[in-house]
Amino acid sequence: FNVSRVETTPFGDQKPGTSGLRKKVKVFKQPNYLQNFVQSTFNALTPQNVRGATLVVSGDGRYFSKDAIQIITKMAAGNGLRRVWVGQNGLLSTPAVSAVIRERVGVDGSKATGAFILTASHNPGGPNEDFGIKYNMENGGPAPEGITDKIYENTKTIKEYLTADLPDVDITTIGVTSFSWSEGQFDVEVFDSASDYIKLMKSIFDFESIRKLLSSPKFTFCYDALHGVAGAYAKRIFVEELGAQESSLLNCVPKEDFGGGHPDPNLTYAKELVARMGLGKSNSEVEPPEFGAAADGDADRNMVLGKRFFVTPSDSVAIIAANAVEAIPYFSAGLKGVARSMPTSAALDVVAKSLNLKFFEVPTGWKFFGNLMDAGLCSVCGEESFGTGSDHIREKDGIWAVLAWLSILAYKNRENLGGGKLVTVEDIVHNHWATYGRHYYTRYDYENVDAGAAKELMACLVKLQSSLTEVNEIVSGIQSDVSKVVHADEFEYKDPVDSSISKHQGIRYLFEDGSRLVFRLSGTGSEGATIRLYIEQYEKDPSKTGRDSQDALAPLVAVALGLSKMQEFTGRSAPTVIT
Ligand code: VG1
Ligand code: CO
Repeated sequence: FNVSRVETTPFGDQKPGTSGLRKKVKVFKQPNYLQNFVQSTFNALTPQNVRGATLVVSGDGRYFSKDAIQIITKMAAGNGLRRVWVGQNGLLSTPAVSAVIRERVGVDGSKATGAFILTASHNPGGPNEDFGIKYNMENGGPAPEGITDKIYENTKTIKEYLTADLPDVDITTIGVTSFSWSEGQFDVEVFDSASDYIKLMKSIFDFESIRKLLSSPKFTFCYDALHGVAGAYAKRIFVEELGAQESSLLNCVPKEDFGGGHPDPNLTYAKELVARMGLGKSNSEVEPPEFGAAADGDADRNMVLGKRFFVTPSDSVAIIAANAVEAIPYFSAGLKGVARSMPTSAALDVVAKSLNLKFFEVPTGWKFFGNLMDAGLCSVCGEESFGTGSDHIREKDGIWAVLAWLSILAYKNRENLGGGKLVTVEDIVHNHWATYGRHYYTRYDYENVDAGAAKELMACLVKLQSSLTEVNEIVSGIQSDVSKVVHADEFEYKDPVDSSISKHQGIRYLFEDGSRLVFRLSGTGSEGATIRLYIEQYEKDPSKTGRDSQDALAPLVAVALGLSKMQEFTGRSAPTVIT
């Protein structure tokens, strides 16, 4: 093949957000739009990660992925890469990409140097919806801010990109296609999307004990992939490897438009699962399963449900951390440390303290956990946004989280499966609260708010922080019975490993009794602004941990809405989503 230089002009809107560049498909389809971002990324990497390198390109299979894979493959050849690896049909979950970078060995003995992951995660897909792309590094984790800032700078000045006149490559069939050019050979290797990931999971969990649980008639199970890429793994893992019934899989056929749905595993968007689990309004006579879980489009998120019971993600990571050493072979030697993102509840902090574990609080987004893991400081981490994971890879991992819960259930029930009462998801959570106390928690999202209004709201909150007296006057005016605000700031993080500093990571109000209010602007949306409001309150008294969380948090919610003048700024009387 021949390589050509194509002239181009910059786009002004290619700043990567919390997790890569996410835009409407229409934006990505503009001539040179994707090419500019890909070339700007190649230009931001060290030469050895480009020339002669091995690049993984795949994603959640959303609309425009197949075109993008062909474009990127040609550009990889044009930029002198040695090979491109593609999951069959372009499908690889985000955690599987991370595993493939770290673990996979190519048919010719090669190892990957990085990846383009094609996903907009939990955002809807289709011709009128979202597409996204992000670059992951050699350690399997998202590019750190140093690199994403460089990519953005490059997009502002780009003048040309390199591409090769290759034919489209068949990505539906496993195998290697080779091409030659003046400098040598270029290969495209298509491989099975699931096998490397399954191998890794088998090295972490005791599949035999999970199989006993899943095949016991006492234990019923349900998994909803919301038509995302998790479907490509669910049947292989839960049914073929672990013996679950095929009927326990919901929406497990990956679709380019996620069946028209919003592939976001929460109580609002995972409607079918929520109904099946006996939550929500439906009160069908069918007994709900004991355990239910859902994934987002790229399968890095998870929602865990018990029978008629919701596990908040902040509790989930705390519970996994508290039980990991006993229930999961990978952790049997102990945890190196634990970490959570700033807006995630402090449930994990309490576990860390009681188990005497190293503990870290990082900004939102998985890239901050990677450094800690590479330095051997962190084993288990999580975010309130349905993200949980460990140092087996450098992304959050939706199926891993489900296997972790199944492992805990299998362990707690190791003597009950023959006879005796099943220890349920709800039992595990209630026991956890009895030991560590409960963090009531909720998140309010105001999606697609006018961007100017959202900025003003945030600026107002920052300004207000300079006077705690004023803050407390407002607070007590709204609600006389909540405790006092004792500290307010904008969260700033200094990475303990490389000392890099990340500023403006959300506004915090910390109360005397440990309650917290956090305000942030989302960095993953593709339209307008999304304001996130996180509300948390700690209850140590075991007689008071059984309340409905919206009831328990109502006074703090009122304070938060008043402090921020939410309705005044946004015109919204209610959030778009409550989790
Ligand atoms: C959101 C979540 C954040 C998560 C990020 C990527 O970011 O809040 O916790 O890491 O999505 O997850 P933001 O900036 O919109 O709040 V995913 O599954 O979209 O890769
Ligand atoms: Co995701």
